[in-house]
Amino acid sequence: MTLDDQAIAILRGNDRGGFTIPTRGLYPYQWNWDSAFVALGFAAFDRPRAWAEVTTVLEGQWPDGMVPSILFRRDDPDYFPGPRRWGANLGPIPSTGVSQPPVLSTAVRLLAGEDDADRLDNIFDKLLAWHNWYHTARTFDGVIATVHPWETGRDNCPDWNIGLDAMEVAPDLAPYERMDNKHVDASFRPSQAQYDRYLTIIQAGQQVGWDQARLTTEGPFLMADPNINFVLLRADRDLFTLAERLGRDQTVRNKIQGWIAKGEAASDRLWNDQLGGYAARDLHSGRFSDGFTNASALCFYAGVGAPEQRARTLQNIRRIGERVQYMLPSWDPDAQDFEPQRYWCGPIWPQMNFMIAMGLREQGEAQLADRMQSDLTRLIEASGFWECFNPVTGAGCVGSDFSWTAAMWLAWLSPSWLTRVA
Ligand code: 9WN
Repeated sequence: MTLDDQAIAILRGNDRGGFTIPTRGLYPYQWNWDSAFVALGFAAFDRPRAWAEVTTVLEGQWPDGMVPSILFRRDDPDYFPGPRRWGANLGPIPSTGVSQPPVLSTAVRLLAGEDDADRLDNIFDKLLAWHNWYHTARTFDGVIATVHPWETGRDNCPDWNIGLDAMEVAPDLAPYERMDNKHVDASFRPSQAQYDRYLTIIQAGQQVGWDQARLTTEGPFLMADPNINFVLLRADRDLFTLAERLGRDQTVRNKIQGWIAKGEAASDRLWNDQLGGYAARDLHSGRFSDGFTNASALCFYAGVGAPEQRARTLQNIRRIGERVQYMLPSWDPDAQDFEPQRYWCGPIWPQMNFMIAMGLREQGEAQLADRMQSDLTRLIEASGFWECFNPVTGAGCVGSDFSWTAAMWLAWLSPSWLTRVA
């Protein structure tokens, strides 16, 4: 079977009827940003199915505009924490009570062709409401905040240690049994101490009745993530393009332009001058994380950075490129806590490489963009469609037959695919 055929078979195999699971066993539900990337993969060979993925993820939108990170369409005892532990039933479908990086509007802009006006029209207001939610309920002091590491999509990145170390584990935390380590080796996954804190935040969400503005201001964890801030800023720009394409009125356009200006201004708050890069920051203490991550490199994708900030960011990317075989690790190999096979403490993530390369290419850094692309191509050719990869050895990590990896192959990497979107 060719890699194209394998990638299609993975997406078809993980299709649960209009929505796709990331991988069998470990992740048995629909995840938010996974679906955005998956839609781009389906678009290479089945456009109606691509649009179905976009529609189904938005079906879970809460009345306040939030689009949750996971939709629990049916309870599956194989995953923890599931719908009962979250107890977040404010939306039409049982879900988590946090969101994920809003890549969807960007994916929709990449997807939408001349004859998709009706499809666009059907979802535009939902996308607008979701962005609005980030700009209101999740805004703290002008920056997009995050209340849970799972919201960032970069679960156990050492970036979050500042916020997690500062919080107490709830003394009355109900006992629980992890399921993730039954599916994959524990050495790939977050630690027990981290899980205790992840669950403590869920308990705090329940205590405020999942009132999202209260969770932001009163919750035990409050950091700002370059991934969410940059993905949202990019998504705001793409949403603006969609608003123009649909001829939406001036009020809507002004609103989105206001968000873009706010996002541009906020980016400087995430600039860690000592590191020479954008970094996560604790919003209570103001303390910066001190490692360069693959999210730091998204400033190009977001279209931010003065010439000096961009130059120093590129220096960091090049420094890391000399330290590892494959670009770009999720945590800095020169920083403490680098673990090349533990999830977001080092491995390369296919969907991150895609966004980083898109930004670098748009901003005139074609050579580095080529490296992001060819490194991931080599990894998939050598190891297969894994969730993420060890940047030192190239070995596949965590889940196999992974949907977003298959999607990135079809949408971006495959040399034979003529209809790919990016
Ligand atoms: C929690 C599904 C998701 C990704 C995240 C990744 C991982 C979940 C987990 O899997 O997170 O949301 O249980 O570890 O970190 O980015 O969306 O692929």
